[in-house]
Amino acid sequence: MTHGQAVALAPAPSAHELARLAKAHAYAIGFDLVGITALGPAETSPEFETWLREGRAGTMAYLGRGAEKRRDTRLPLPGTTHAIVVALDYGGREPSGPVARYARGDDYHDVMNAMLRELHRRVSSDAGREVLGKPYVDTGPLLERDLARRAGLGWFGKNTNLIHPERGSFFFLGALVLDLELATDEPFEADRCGTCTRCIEACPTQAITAPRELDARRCISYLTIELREEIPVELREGIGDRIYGCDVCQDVCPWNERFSRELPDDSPYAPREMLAGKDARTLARELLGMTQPEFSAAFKGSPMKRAKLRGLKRNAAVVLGNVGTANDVGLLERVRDEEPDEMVREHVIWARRRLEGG
Ligand code: B12
Ligand code: SF4
Ligand code: SF4
Repeated sequence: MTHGQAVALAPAPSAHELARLAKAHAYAIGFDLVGITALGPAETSPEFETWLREGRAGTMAYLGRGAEKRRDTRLPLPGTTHAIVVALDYGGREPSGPVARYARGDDYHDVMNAMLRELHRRVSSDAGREVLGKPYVDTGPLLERDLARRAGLGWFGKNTNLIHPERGSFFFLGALVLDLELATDEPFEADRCGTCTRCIEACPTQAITAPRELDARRCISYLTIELREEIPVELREGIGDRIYGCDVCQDVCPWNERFSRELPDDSPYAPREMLAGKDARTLARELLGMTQPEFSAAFKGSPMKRAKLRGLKRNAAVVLGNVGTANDVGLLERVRDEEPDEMVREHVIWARRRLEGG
């Protein structure tokens, strides 16, 4: 530069250029789908509020707490105007088993939040300023599927999952809300379920009471993960051999049959050693015999810690009641006599009765 010449500042990147760069960063960081939407009123908040009012959230009281914020996606972090919405595949080709696919490896909240924070840093650097923003994965008062549909990532399946036409639904969702003008994508308007009703028919506990209406109180995912109390007796048989979560309504979906992907071996969601290839009965027996320190060591960094050891023991008892054999009676009697937790004991007694038929 010649002395005395004015410094030519680079023009601020346009909203289109920032969006192009943000998407390139998101894919480079490892996300599988990326879309951008403007924040504003959440289109499906009336459905959400009806669902809450009708008690279909069961004991998930935390969903009601941020209810007013869920009406408008600008409210969780005032000042923000746009969201980069991402999806991360957790694989749908591994055989189904006692633990839902999403929960077999590392906790997705940790993995995705770290990736979204990195995206935030890169977007701020492109914008040439500290951009106000916050990552959301699951836990904030945001209707993530609503936001994802608006960002063009897919449609609401009749099983309520968001489905992408080239990936199916075995992916997590996350969002980075930002105070930054970005070019937006078209919302996904089509409903590609058509006349199919496979998920509704396949649900073992009839939790999908109408297309896109889930009664969480009947859903195995809720019963085995979120519920802290006794599992209603009439729903225990339907749980079958599922110890944590449920993939049935996604397994039967033609979009997953066709488009779900293999997970690479080094994926954080590949099954941890404790779970790899284990059948329901073996895992249930191991869980029932586990001490708290053994549990903490085996499930460090796993989403399964959410159910706590007592929840997993309760689920394991239900599973043994459903798929156990006379060989399991001894173990169940030992746990019945030694287990201090009343709730776990009640399920163990139920299971033993079922195995002995009395
Ligand atoms: C609470 C919750 C649950 C509850 C309730 C599930 C539910 N369907 O509501 C329970 C514990 C049962 C659950 C289970 C599972 N969950 Co969950 N869950 C959530 C959470 C925290 C909130 C969802 C919510 O607001 N539910 C309230 C109801 C009313 O909303 P909804 O079912 O999503 O319905 C929306 C639309 O379908 C639409 N809608 C409703 N009715 C109608 C009617 C019509 C006509 C139309 C057009 C639209 C429409 O409006 C709703 C609000 O946007 C989200 C994360 C988040 N913050 O969003 C994850 C989330 C939805 N869960 C997820 C996953 C992976 C699961 C499981 C697959 C885990 C498993 N394998 O066990 C199962 C799937 C069960 C199922 N069939 O939905 C993913 C879904 C990813 C995807 N591809 O869609 C999310 C987004 C978490 C994440 N960050 O990745 N979950
Ligand atoms: S996750 Fe399982 S129990 Fe829940 S709606 Fe789907 S099939 Fe039914
Ligand atoms: S199984 Fe059929 S109805 Fe259910 S979500 Fe998939 S395409 Fe839609």
